[in-house]
Amino acid sequence: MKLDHNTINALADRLEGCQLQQQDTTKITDDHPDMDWDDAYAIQDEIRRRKLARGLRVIGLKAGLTSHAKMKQMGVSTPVFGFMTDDYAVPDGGECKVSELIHPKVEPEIAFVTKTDLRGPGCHIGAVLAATDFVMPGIEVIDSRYRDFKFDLKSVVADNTSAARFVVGGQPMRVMGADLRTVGIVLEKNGVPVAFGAGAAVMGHPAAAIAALANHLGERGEFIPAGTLILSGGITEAVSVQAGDNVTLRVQGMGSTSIRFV
Ligand code: 0L1
Ligand code: MG
Repeated sequence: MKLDHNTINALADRLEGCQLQQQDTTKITDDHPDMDWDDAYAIQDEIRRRKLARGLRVIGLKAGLTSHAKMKQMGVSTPVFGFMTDDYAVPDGGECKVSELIHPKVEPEIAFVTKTDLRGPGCHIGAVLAATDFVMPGIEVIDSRYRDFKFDLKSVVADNTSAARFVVGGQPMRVMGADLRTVGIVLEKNGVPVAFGAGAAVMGHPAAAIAALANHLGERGEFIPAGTLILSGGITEAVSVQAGDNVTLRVQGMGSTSIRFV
């Protein structure tokens, strides 16, 4: 690691402060160009520690930047991983207050719920499918704390991968007998289809994103516990939203989930 404890704390304070006060900031690597991956995840861990200390609970994990479209949109080439706390959850069809966010965007995703622990290294699609209880549609609301969504990978990891809100719903589907690569999705904004895709857009198979998360955690001596909700990453580019927008995600064989921005 290149950053000391005080600097990690100060950067966690800065980024979480931006989230809580709906303010943006410049990317932290501008001030700390030598920071490494361990520093970035240490800042994210410190943000998580602060939320838990305030009584929030971690209720899900996420993989981000897992599709070619997202990687191209953000100019990066590696997936990143983050967490979601209970205050991020929006009920299916429920409201998301734009005033609590900076510049939200939505991403159409396939959410996995596990039934057994998943551990890396060496985790693969087969292990993920064997450990999956069901999958369902999920819309992630991302809200980078960085000005104009301009960041690099280490900065975005420190910022908990832009996590802000999410909704899951629809009809849970078992994965045995399903081909998640060819599952089609349609994202609608105000009744108009705005993005289309198929599961294979996420690392060739959405389960590959879950395996990558398990392998990432394995390197840190951690694992994905049974019963974990995981967002596998945006299938298409993220779509900007504002107050008044209604967003629905339809996933083949899994029904739909929706969220209203107020
Ligand atoms: O969930 C995601 O794919 C987002 C990861 C962070 C990058 C971004 O804010 O677009
Ligand atoms: Mg996402």
